[in-house]
Amino acid sequence: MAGVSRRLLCLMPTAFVTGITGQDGQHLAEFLHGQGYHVFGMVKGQNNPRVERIQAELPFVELVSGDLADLPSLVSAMEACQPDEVYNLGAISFVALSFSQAELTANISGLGVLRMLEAVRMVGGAKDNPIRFYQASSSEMFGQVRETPQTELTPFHPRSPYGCAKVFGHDIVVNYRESYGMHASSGILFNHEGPRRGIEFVTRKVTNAVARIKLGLQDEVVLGNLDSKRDWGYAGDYVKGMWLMLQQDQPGDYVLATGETHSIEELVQRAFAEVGIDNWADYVRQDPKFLRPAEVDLLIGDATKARTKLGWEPEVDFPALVKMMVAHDLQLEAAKAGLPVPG
Ligand code: GDR
Repeated sequence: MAGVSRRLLCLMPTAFVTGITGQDGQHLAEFLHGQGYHVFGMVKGQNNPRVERIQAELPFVELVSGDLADLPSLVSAMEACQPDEVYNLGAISFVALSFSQAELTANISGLGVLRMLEAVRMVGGAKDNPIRFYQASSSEMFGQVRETPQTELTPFHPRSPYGCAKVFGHDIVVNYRESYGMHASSGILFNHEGPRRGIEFVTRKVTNAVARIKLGLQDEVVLGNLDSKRDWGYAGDYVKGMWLMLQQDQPGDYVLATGETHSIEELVQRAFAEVGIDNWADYVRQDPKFLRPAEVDLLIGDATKARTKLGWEPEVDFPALVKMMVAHDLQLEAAKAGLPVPG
């Protein structure tokens, strides 16, 4: 359908999503599909290995080629799709990697936002219905926190190249909104997880290892800092908040968070408890290679603005999130190994 204006086709709203192959892209695509949207997902590169998986899991998504490092490709993609709403979820999203690939992170997670805004500005959309834009901002922008809990007004002090790139992305969205009157909003999302989380992130690394240890497939899990604290929610709840932001008459910035914080150690303890293992410390080894040059010690968000203005509420709490992820990984790993799922 790419290349044919939605306005000629039907009144189905159209969304354009970058980062479609990531955790949030998948949840958002499902959510928007359920709301009656036609969903376009941008994929980059030649023979991208993730494309096949997305086509199998989300057959309703129409894939379009484009790259956050290449403005002309973004303009072409947007011209072809004529979206009503654009969700920029694409990024180098792994904080640890951003220390070793700082320039790439700045280019994709920072300048990529500028390129998307330019493409939206150039393509524009209908006069009476200009394109609305969502930017995936991050609690990593707060870094070494200046106040607790963190709100939309808390000053930023990023602690990684990723955090710095996200601050640029956030600020340039505000600037384009103020300069050109664009309907551009940012969601300052605290950590949000689930069974679709990549294995490199600590929640999934832990729940997957716990499942494999329970099944006798692995002896230990090797981690970095166990003391940092995060405000963890469920990704499925957070994508609804993204959509709600774009349904408002006025654009704005919103924190999405649960308002609770837990240490990595608590996460580990709870995940092992889910499979009946109390002596969790016997299975955990720490290795300095997983420590970061600068750490974000404590994050806890205040989502009052999202609750009151958007009517947004997270539905899955921390214990339910860990339970869901451990149960998923037990099923997955047992199936891969041809073992029964322990009762
Ligand atoms: P984060 O997520 O950096 O908060 O960013 P991550 O899960 O990677 O780290 C959380 C905390 O766990 C500590 N940690 C480890 N982390 C990883 N990945 N692997 C380990 O072995 C390990 N051991 C301890 C980390 O030091 C850190 O303190 C996530 C990403 O999704 C960002 O893209 C997003 O913007 C923010 O959340 C909100």
